[in-house]
Parts: sequence; structure tokens; C-alpha cells
Amino acid sequence: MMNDCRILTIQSHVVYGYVGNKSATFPLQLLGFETDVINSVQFSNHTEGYTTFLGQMLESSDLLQLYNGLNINGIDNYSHLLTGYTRSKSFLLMLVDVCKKLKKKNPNLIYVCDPVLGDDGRLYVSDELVSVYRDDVITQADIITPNQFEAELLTGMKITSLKSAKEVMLKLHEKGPEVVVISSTSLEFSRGILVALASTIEDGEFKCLKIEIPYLNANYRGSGDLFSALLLAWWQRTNFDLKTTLEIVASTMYVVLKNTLDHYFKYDAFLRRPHSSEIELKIVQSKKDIEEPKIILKAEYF
Ligand code: PXL
Repeated sequence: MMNDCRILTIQSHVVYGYVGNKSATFPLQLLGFETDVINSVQFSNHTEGYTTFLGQMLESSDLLQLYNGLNINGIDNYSHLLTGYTRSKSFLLMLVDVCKKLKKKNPNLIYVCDPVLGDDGRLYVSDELVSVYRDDVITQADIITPNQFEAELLTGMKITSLKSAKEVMLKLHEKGPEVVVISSTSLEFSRGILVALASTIEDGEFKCLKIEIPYLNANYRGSGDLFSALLLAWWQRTNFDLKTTLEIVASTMYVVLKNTLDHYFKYDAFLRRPHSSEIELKIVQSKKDIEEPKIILKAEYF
């Protein structure tokens, strides 16, 4: 089954650090997936918290050219498509086109889309992307992984309780995705806990899960990209068991973030807030935890 899997991941590349494809590729390979990579940008480092970032962006016409090369050679047969942070509207629209072409070639292709728009009430892409994700992108997606802010933007609804979260998730399902995962909500923030939520519609039945993840306070970047890659991998590896998938993904995330923070404190005894360059995800060092995860966090239906 796994032998038939080949993923196309279209995300950022950074020279230093771990966001986008740098965060997703190694874990996907460790978990046994053939992983084909298109870098939507190549930057020196991620865009938050460094003095600058320099590099190149792939144009939408470049993306089409890469797709055409695969297509002409007949090597455009993918079981999964994974996309994340995208900066321009034209690139995002081309991504939708490529997705449709790949789905035509393989109608069973699973498209996992992280609709990256912002966090904590702040957009970090242009606001013209909101309607493109809402109307063009997530209608093609099989699995989406918005955070709370993104889920609210995509539905125009607020999440203030588990009940309102359910309504938001149902509205997102109505747009097409079979699986909706809200990768973090602030519902239990006062207790120092991030709550992730996941839902499916199975034989007409709407099923919702929640999992509590202890909050590790640091300004990580790329954790959402690791989350969506792990979700793709474990959804497939568990043969589409959402509860086990959520438990493994949340447990792995917690351990990788903990390893990252522990590594920082090992080398800096002053307990100042780490600079972005000091808190890049420790993905390589977490190899064993990614390959052989232990379920330390349990999900519950609600
Ligand atoms: O999804 C995180 C991400 C991806 N790509 C680039 C980024 C970031 C977060 O800062 O800067 C280029």
C-alpha cells in the first residue's frame, strides 16, 4: 500500500532553518513516502523575526512548466498533494489548476491543504488570498488544516466554544473536504493548553474529536508545516483512522517542540526569549521520535 504512495509537496524552501518543505520532506521520507518537492520560494531564512530574508520566488508560469515536464514524461502520477504557505494569488490559482490536472490523472489523489493565512488575529499574507482559499482551493482539498484564525476567516464565523467549533467545522466540510483539522485553538489557553480538533463525515455521520496539547511557549515557525505533513502520512499509514492519526500527530508534534525547546535551554542558561535563529525546529535530532512515535496524548470524541 505504502509502495504505491508518491507525494508532491509544493511549499517554501529555506536555506537556514525549518519551514515549508524543509519541515515536511525529511519526516515524510522517514515515514516511507516517496516525496517529490517543488519549492515555491527559495529564501535565505523564514520571514518572521530575522532582520531580513533574501531569495527568489517561483512564478506561476514556472510552476506550470514544472508540471508540464512531469506530464510530458508521464511521471505526474501522484497519490498525494501537499501545499502550505503561498504568497501570491496567481501562484495559488495555478496550484488549483495543477491540482485539478493531477486529480484527473489519479481521481483517488488525496490533497492535503494547509490554508496558511495568519495566526492570532494577524494576517501574514495578502488579504486577497482569503477568498481564493475559500472559493477555489479548499473546494478541491480532501483534508484541510487551518488554525483557529484561518478557520474563522474561511467561514466568517467565530470559535468561542466546542459547540461553535463544531458549526465552523461542519461549514468547512460543506465546501468539500472529507477531513477538517483545526491544528490549534485557544479554547483552553488559560489552562496552558492548546486544543486541536478534527472531524470527518463518515457514512453521513459527523464525528468530532479533540485533543489537548500542553502549550510550549516559544515563537516556533514551521510547526504547522510539520503538522500537515505528519497528518498526511499517518492518515494513510493508519488506513484512514482519524482518532489514531490525531493522537500520533499531536504526540509527535509535542515531542519535536519539546526537543527544540530543550535544545535551546541546554545551550543558553540565561532564559531570555530565543531569537528566531535559535528556535528552528530540531527535526533531524527528532528522527527517532518521528519514525517511532509513542502515543502520549489521547483524543476524545465530543
Ligand atoms: O509556514 C511557515 C512559513 C513558510 N514559508 C515561509 C515562511 C513561513 C513562516 O514564517 O516565512 C517563507
